[in-house]
Amino acid sequence: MLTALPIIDYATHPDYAGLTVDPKNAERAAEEFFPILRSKRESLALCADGFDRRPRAASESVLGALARDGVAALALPRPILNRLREAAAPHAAALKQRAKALIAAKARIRFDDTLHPVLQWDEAAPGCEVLAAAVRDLLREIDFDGIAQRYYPGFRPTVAGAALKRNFAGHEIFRANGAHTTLTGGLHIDSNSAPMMNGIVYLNEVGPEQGPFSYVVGSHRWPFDVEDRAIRKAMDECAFGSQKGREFFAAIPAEYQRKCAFGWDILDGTPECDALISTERVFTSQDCDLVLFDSDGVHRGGDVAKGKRLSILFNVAMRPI
Ligand SMILES: O=C(O)CCC(=O)C(=O)O
Ligand SMILES: [Fe+2]
Repeated sequence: MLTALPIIDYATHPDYAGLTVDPKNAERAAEEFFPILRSKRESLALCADGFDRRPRAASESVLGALARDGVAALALPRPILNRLREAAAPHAAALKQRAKALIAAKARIRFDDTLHPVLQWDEAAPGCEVLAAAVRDLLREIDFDGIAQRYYPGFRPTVAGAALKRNFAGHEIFRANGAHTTLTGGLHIDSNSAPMMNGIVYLNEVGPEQGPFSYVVGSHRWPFDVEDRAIRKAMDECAFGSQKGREFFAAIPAEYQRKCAFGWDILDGTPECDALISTERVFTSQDCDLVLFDSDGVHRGGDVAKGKRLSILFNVAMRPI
């Protein structure tokens, strides 16, 4: 069983051990990384007690699941789901066209190519007013603010953004040159600097092959060590945690070589791999239409093997009252 975010020895890791560090990269990496690290330390220290005050148990069903597992699965009333589907349809069609063009051109499929903004910091994205209103009504219907405030006492929720997301097979972040990555590939915590609650609504039928969301249950309770979290979040924010950032990651002193998105680097068959996989709960349309989750626990989703996953993703940042 794992009780904390894994710390990986990159000096012996097959993807990193052979890399030689260019001194120019070391300088650039340090210049970029350390200022972000300082700012992450400051912002996380300011709300560290907020993370500590999260309830460990609650009698209400949604809050209880969040407190216990870090994630809650909700069924939505049909009219709400239908309204979201209808409001999303024109934007989904545009995303589909974009996907078709990328596939035809055999172009890289980047994360942003799968997203369409719906809400940005409380404002409806241009042209998305109908969909944004449907998202706001959904949040009201499930009493999102109430749940989030009881989960993070002393904080008030602000929608940081919402996006319509169309995941389909072949996304570059899930495959290394067409091959599968590690069994735990994609598992991560988010790089947010304040407490955050996220939600994902499935707009189509999502089974095991349509990239369902999953959560390592209980991982939201793993120690919230400000320094460890600040290092990981800073690393991912400057993109050194990604495949392409490897040269820079390798150039950072070993004590700072930690990532939010560590799942790609856990080797198959190791005790860490087994521990993560055995406590990972997968949420398909059989289980729910909406998942709410604490994004400082370990999660992943969107790795589609067949067909597509159309979803609305929202991120809600918590600000001290
Ligand atoms: O698309 C997914 O299922 C995962 C999204 C995610 O990682 C997040 O919202 O923080
Ligand atoms: Fe995430």
